[in-house]
Amino acid sequence: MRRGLRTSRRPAAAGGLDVVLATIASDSHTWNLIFLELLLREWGHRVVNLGPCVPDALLRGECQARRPDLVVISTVNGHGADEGARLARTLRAAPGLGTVPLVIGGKLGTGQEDPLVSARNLVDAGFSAVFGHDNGGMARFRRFVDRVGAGARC
Ligand code: B12
Repeated sequence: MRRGLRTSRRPAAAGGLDVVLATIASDSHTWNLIFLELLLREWGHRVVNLGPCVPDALLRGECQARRPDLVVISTVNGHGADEGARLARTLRAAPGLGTVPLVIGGKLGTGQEDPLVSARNLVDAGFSAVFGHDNGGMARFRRFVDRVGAGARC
């Protein structure tokens, strides 16, 4: 699920995007982050991986200091649907982070929730796009990242 992609301030530098990669505060899983870091680097982007269990305030501060082109949240512990919404509201309320492309993906719930409702809530909270644990997720993510890289407004 995706809402209007608001790429903001500058087209991506020729050498790729500056990406901040993080997870939600409760999530201690690490290999999802390593996987995404390597994947984004392979696609030609620069990645700052903040590691597991990232407090909301730490991520907000890092994003305000670094002004990334893209913020990627990866979470698999099942709390992403709720905690992710809180995180998005925190980031969107922060000066300078109102329009940065912000996505979340992984295993976002525990399987009890309706994934479409969860995705809608996450978009309403401020995510630019949500990538659930489905077969096409990575391909959609690639297209999204490419669009940000192209400075698209869609
Ligand atoms: C290893 C592991 C752990 C280790 C983590 C060690 C570490 N340092 O990383 C330990 C033992 C600590 C652990 C703990 C827990 N875990 Co665990 N863990 C796993 C396990 C077995 C493998 C995860 C892994 O490393 N995968 C490899 C990476 C590369 O794959 P991935 O995480 O799936 O990520 C892929 C996709 O999700 C996707 N993706 C991820 N993020 C994003 C983001 C975007 C933008 C996109 C496009 C795609 C994407 O791309 C990745 C590559 O394909 C999984 C089960 C499984 N087989 O997946 C359970 C699993 C993730 N854990 C689970 C749970 C419940 C827990 C605990 C709550 C258990 C407990 N009761 O304590 C705790 C939570 C701890 C916490 N605070 O977060 C559940 C989550 C259930 C859910 N979401 O519904 C799982 C799925 C097991 C299960 N089937 O129940 N866990």
